[in-house]
Amino acid sequence: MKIGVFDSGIGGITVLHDAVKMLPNEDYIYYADTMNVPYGTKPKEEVKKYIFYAIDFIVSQGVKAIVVACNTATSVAIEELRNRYSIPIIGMEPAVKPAVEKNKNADKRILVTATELTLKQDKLQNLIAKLDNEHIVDLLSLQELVRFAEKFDFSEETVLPYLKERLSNFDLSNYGTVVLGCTHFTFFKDMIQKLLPEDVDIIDGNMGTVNNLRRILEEMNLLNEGNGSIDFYNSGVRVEDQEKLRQYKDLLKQLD
Ligand code: DGN
Repeated sequence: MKIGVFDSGIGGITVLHDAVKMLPNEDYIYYADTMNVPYGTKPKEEVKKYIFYAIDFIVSQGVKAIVVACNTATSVAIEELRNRYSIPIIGMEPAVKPAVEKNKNADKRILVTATELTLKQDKLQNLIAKLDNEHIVDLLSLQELVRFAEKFDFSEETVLPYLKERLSNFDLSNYGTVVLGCTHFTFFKDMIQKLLPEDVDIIDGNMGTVNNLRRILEEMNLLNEGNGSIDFYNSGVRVEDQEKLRQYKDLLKQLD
């Protein structure tokens, strides 16, 4: 059986890419909710409806596990998804834990970036409350990066001024790590790095998620059941949705 990978749009392509690298002997379905992206600016209940619709579709294709390759979807719906389906549902989480481990004794702060909706959820607030005993974590929405990525605008000309403006309130020399808590942000990692002092590192949750997927499939004796095929689906019926899907496929190849 296949593995389903789901995102509101293009962000999950970075997770799919890492999954295919680590688990090449699997078959994949990638589903992008191109009709409803972005999720990060919408009310929680509305976003939940979109997520259930998408996951119902992926499950109907007969998959053995689903990766919710979207921090926003994970933070609003992961518990309900796990109650609703019997197959493993693997979510994403901003990598606060490794960031705190690295910085807590180094006298450095951590900047956790995510979409507006993720930043508002109890899930993230609780995670930080549990781990951040030294109060070294700050939060920052970089919601516009979702829009830039969906427009395939990865140009420094457009994106750098936005990033500079968002980072201008922070004294970056106080920071040790920037956490990318949204899969769309991974495309802009190099650009963000350019604006940080050299010793500040950037981490995302992709590898942690793919490791979880591998561990779960291994435990269930379901590893290595395919040959690396990827079927792409999306929710929109507009011509531009189909065009987007073609661009997603191209981008996956470019990540190599
Ligand atoms: N890629 C999604 C995430 O990781 O949070 C969110 C993008 C969005 O706002 N749709």
